[in-house]
Amino acid sequence: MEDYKFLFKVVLVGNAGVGKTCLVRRFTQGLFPPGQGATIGVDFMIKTVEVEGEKIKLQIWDTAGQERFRSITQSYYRSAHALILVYDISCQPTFDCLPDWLREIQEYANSKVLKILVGNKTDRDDREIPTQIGEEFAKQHDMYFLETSAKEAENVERLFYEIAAELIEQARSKEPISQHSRSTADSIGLSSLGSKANYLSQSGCCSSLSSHST
Ligand SMILES: Nc1nc2c(ncn2[C@@H]2O[C@H](COP(=O)(O)OP(=O)(O)OP(=O)(O)O)[C@@H](O)[C@H]2O)c(=O)[nH]1
Ligand SMILES: [Mg+2]
Repeated sequence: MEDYKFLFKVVLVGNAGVGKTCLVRRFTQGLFPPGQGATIGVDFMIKTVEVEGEKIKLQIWDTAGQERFRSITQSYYRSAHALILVYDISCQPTFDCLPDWLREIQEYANSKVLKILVGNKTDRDDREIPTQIGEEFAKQHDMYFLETSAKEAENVERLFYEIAAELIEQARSKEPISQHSRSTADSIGLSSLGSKANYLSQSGCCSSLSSHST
């Protein structure tokens, strides 16, 4: 038996080119991949982390943002303990598509899934979405919020470690006191990433961007 106490599934979604794969590779491999190509379907990575003295296995599912893979990626929502919805702070269309992603999440994910909104690429100097706008959107839509740079490793560890910590807390609150075996959480509610509101919006369809920028 592998030596870990909790196993959590974390799924990344968001438009093509926002940096989902780079975030995952930064976290799991400690690098920023040069010339990262578009993800085809879904990629899968595992990283075991230690939080509060417990070994936690994170199964990280990195989905393709391109519209043509949408039906494949939808099938990964259901079993997620946490969903990271990523946009690019230097690309307004990736922010404008967030309501469409929320609609997908509402339709396919567990209603209690931990949702984190991530504005990536903070290293860029051509920001189009102010931090406060991202924060407000997250608040309005029952999500936690963080800005990251996969390129400069800003807030990437923090993102995954805080998700792990919150999932542990949720799992423990459900665990009978006498139970010490490995377990999983099926609902969550992060304390340190942001605050929550109670609304999921609906809007028209928005196709994902096909080009990648750096
Ligand atoms: N400046 C900057 N560029 C980034 C950052 N993260 C990713 N990129 C660049 O953005 C482009 C897309 O990154 P990916 O990680 O492939 O994006 P993705 O969201 O996985 O895209 P799909 O797999 O098509 O859904 C690449 O050219 C990366 O080098 C970042 O934090 N800063
Ligand atoms: Mg990718």
